[in-house]
Amino acid sequence: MQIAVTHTNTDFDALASLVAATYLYPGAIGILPGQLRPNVKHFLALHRDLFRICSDREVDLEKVTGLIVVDTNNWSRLDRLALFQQRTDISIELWDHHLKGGNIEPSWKCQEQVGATITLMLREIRKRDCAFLPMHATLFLMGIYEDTGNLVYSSSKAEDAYAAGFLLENGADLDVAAAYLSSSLDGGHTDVLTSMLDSSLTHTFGGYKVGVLLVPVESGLTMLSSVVAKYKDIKGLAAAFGIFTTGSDRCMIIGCTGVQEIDVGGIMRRLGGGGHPGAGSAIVRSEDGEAVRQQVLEIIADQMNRPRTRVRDIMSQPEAIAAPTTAVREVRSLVEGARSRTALVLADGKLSGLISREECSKAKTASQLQAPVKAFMRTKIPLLRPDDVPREALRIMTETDSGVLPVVEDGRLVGVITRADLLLHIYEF
Ligand SMILES: [Mn+2]
Repeated sequence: MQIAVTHTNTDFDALASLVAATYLYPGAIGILPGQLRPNVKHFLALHRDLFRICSDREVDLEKVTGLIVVDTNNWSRLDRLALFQQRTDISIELWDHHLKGGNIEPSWKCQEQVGATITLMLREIRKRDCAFLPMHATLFLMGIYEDTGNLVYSSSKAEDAYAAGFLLENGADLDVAAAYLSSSLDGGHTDVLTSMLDSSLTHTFGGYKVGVLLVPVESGLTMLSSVVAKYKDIKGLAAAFGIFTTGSDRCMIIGCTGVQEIDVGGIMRRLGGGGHPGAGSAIVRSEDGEAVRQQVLEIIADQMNRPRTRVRDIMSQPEAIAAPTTAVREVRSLVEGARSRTALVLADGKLSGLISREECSKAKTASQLQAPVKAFMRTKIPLLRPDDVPREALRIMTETDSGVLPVVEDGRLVGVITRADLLLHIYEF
């Protein structure tokens, strides 16, 4: 078995390269380090099931014969998986754009000074004509943009830019990328932020203070999303929207919010753009920024008045159900077949526990595998109510790193929310 591994405190280039390895090495599984950067964690809370990745506890490390190391060349950055340094029977392939400081000695390597490791892997993906999904293209693009500061850092190479173009041709979604990438402010951004803070214009929707500002900017400014987020925080607003005009025939709208009642991604989709519930953007063809601002105000008002989607509207039925007395061995094969890789344990229709593939793998000996699942299941489980909003499910999923959330009404299980349910709702596939 081959596994792909990358550095701890994982950024988007590392995650993109890990996922790319699962394309370039058929059968290989990407192993996610224990510690992820906050924006990567946030992204995976929703999208994890789209990729062939898992934690190191879900695989039998004894069975590993090949290691694909991406975006690092140093054992110490591999955390617990540095244990492979002691193994002499293992073949190591390395993909990295760091040339210095390495102590991993691979049997094969592709190591060149480009802006992002994913650029090197995309070279091979293109050569082999591998097919991938638009969401994978988006992830790969975030890897390039994050490591090259949107292609501005001097470490960026022409090949990084060509690779970004290739990804845009193949469905990478800039609205999703912008919603997850964070960036620092430069001088131009500070001017924009100052002019936004000078305005005291706010609106109230459903008791929430929302800023919707028309902001003339010089063309060429990117990553204005961080400016809008700062404006929202400093002013203590529930949500903020900037309508950026450059004197051309287009307006760029960027929004963000911290409250569940406002769905920024949904608002942006109605303007032809996209994003996720907390952040998003759209480009509208119009020379009249004030008219666009009025349109945004109307859409927000309309959205606040609409009956809201509840968990009950998007929940699904659990794929795998076991009784507390079912043997772990049996539950394990149930869990293997479930997309969410988790089984619910029910006693008389009442939820008594939850067990993931990772937790099943803690049972190793024959007697443990024969034992009832109740000895291994988790009983402290975050629950949803049918009337909760999907955003609450996303929040709990992000905080608890749980891919399945049971929905309980009057003490009885009525359904579950999985990552797939949330993906379908959020992107309206
Ligand atoms: Mn990198």
